Amino acid sequence: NMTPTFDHLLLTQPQDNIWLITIDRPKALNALNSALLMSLNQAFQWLDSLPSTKVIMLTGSGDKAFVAGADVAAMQSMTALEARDFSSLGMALMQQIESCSAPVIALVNGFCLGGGCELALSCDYILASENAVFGQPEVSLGITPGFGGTQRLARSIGKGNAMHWILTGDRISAQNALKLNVCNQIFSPAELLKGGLVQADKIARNSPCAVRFAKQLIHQGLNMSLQDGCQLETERFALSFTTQDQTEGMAAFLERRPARFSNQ
Ligand code: CO8
Repeated sequence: NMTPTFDHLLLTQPQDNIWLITIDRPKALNALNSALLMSLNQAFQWLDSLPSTKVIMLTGSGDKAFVAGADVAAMQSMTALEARDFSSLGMALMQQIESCSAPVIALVNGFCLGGGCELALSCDYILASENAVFGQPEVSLGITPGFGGTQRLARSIGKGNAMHWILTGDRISAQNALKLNVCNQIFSPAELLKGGLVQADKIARNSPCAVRFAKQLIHQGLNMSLQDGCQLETERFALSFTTQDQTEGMAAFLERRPARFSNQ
């Protein structure tokens, strides 16, 4: 087994080309400290460096929490400078996940608060269990969100909803998160992983090149004007016609057979 080990993480392969990262710090409800943020960054980097990685799923160990936030005990005595470094470390992880070429699906299996909610929001999309609890309680601790919550949440659910979540610190049920499209679907806790795998498997059967291009276009487009985003799409669309996946995908369709895409 060539899988390296990462502190506080379990890496498993529930299926060929599909990886599951389980955040495993159950005694602190998987709270994020610096070591865990660095481990996550390294794990995503390593998985993305494998040409065979087609989808990555991210979840929390145990049945109680995805991630209950940044580690409050570790933050308690931080100076402003240390807090800035800690925030930058988290921000780098969120960007690493967004720029990871393989799609990343968050499987939110319980408390998903503060830094945990920000982590889930940086994944490509979120599937939740019925007992998932979302929220940004930072202001109750005398701080603001620090891993991109004010930015990604407002872009995701709009200004008014983001204001409500972040200013009240309310706990938001899976059903309410679904209504706001924060999560795409809800499963029973026992079915969450299976539900994630069904979707990961569908993604993994599609052209890896096209999937990667599409993910990049969506992320890059969110930071651009509509016109620039559409221009980028035209260029990436044209580029996809230089790939073997386009040759194979279209031939397979016209020959009425399943496509056999490369791993790249
Ligand atoms: N940090 C550290 N430890 C935690 C955290 C956390 N965020 N959450 C839970 N734990 C620990 C508890 O201290 C407890 O440890 P112990 O058994 O040693 O006492 C253990 O996990 C179990 O937790 P509880 O006993 O509290 O379990 P309950 O079922 O009673 O409650 C809750 C579960 C509701 C999730 C509760 O634990 C809670 O409110 N946790 C904190 C939630 C929170 O406020 N999260 C936001 C933190 S702030 C943040 O994330 C900022 C992100 C940006 C950082 C920017 C950096 C500058």
